[in-house]
Amino acid sequence: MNKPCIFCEIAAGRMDAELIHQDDQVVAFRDIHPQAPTHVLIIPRRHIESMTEIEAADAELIGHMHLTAKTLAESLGIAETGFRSIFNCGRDAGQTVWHIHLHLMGGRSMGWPPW
Ligand code: D5M
Repeated sequence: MNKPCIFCEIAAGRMDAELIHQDDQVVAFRDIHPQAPTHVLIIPRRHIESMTEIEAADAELIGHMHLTAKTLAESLGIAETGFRSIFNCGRDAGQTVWHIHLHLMGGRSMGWPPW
């Protein structure tokens, strides 16, 4: 049997996470391996494996994820100094969890490109 998706488990409340926000479409929680002083993941409740899977009908959901990132950046105090919001898509981008997630990172200066 396939292992359950850990982010589906978090969204369903069956696995612990430090939740920051939830609504009918998305859940946001702190990354367990933070790469910045503030590092939050915003996920859709619906299982979507990768950004290669999104369709035109998902435009509102993806927009909502970005708006949630902006609102959380403000409430977490990283909006003024700056933040990064990023989807890793596929192996070369370093995607390790196959349920799309928008990384929201801030609280330190970040370089570009992100090797
Ligand atoms: O990022 C996947 C991210 O997911 C990575 O930064 C660790 C984080 N992660 C993995 N499992 C958990 C749990 N259980 N809680 C919180 N955060 C988690 P990627 O873009 O796929 O490399």
